[in-house]
Amino acid sequence: MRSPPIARSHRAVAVLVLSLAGPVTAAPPPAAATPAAPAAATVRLEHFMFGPATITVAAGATVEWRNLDGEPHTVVSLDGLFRSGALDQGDTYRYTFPTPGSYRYVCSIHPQMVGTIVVSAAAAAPAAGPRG
Ligand SMILES: [Cu+2]
Repeated sequence: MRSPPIARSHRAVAVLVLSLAGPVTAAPPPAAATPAAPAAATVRLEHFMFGPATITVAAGATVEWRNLDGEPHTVVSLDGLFRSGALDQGDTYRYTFPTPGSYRYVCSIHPQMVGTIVVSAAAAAPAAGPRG
């Protein structure tokens, strides 16, 4: 005589699933890759100027540039630290500044457009006001 193998294997599977379910749900999932951090500050490219021309952010902050002009602009670090492509109207470019310092940049298409990002030591610059 042979015992019914199917019933036995179903039961084994059920036990296996239950034993797996507990630990899996209990363990905290690893932190997912964080989505792009919100920009700490935004610089507008408007009327062939960077506005504000100089801003100060805390180390580690991300700055976003947004071109509002109908003409393309770029954001090019004089130190070679960062370099955007041509930004058409509405385009944005972001760079994160990990290290305190003063970073000058220009629009490579319109070199009279100059700006400076001052990066202060990380200890919490106050957040910018309400956004939006
Ligand atoms: Cu420009």
